[in-house]
Amino acid sequence: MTYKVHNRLGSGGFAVEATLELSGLPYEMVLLPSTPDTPLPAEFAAVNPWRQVPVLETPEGRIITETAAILFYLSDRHEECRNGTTLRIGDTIAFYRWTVFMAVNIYEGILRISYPDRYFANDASGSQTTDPDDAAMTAAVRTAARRRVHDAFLKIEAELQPDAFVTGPALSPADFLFAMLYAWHNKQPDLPKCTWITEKVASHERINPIWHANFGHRLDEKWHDIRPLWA
Ligand SMILES: N[C@@H](CCC(=O)N[C@@H](CS)C(=O)NCC(=O)O)C(=O)O
Repeated sequence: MTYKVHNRLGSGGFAVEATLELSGLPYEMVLLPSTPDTPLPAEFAAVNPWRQVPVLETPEGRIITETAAILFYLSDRHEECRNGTTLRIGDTIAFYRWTVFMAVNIYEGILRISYPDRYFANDASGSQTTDPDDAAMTAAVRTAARRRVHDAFLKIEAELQPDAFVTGPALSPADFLFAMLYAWHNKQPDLPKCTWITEKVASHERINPIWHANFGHRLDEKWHDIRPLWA
């Protein structure tokens, strides 16, 4: 009864790994030889034809892709992920609503920043463009995506309670997706509730080593004096 999480360090598997870690369910990590912001190895298409991580392999050998689907599956299947001693989903509507909102608006926006040419070039493979005329398109896609991602965080910020997590007073799987995406967006002065959640996740004693292995610099260095790039 062991789950397998396919990931690469610094990528989206953090949310799945943190959920499994705090739920106490047995799991192992399959780390790919790849670095963030680069396409995954071609062979990985055999696991996920869309060539993205995270991928969860169930103990029965089923493959689940899409972070939101993985978190929904785990919380449906295991009480430890929704009503355990360390993970508790408070408001179920907030859990489903914000997890999907983050997946379609924020995660996808961050992909536009990492792989901008996918959103204007005709090359469906996602390979990086070398045409200098594309520099302006790259900059435009990135600026629009950063604005859109920031706006999405502002909408969540407006609905969060002070000193509370995404679904209520306790940590839930949604907070791991949230903290990871917010770390990629970088700490912003007008998002104090988002910062509060992310700092709680990053400094949690059992999550902190996983956080540091994946995004250590996001708390220690890059997070100081970050100014919005579009300001
Ligand atoms: N919609 C997917 C997005 C996953 C995703 O973008 N993963 C990134 C790493 S954080 C990735 O695999 N990038 C490689 C690529 O897109 O080529 C999800 O929610 O899980």
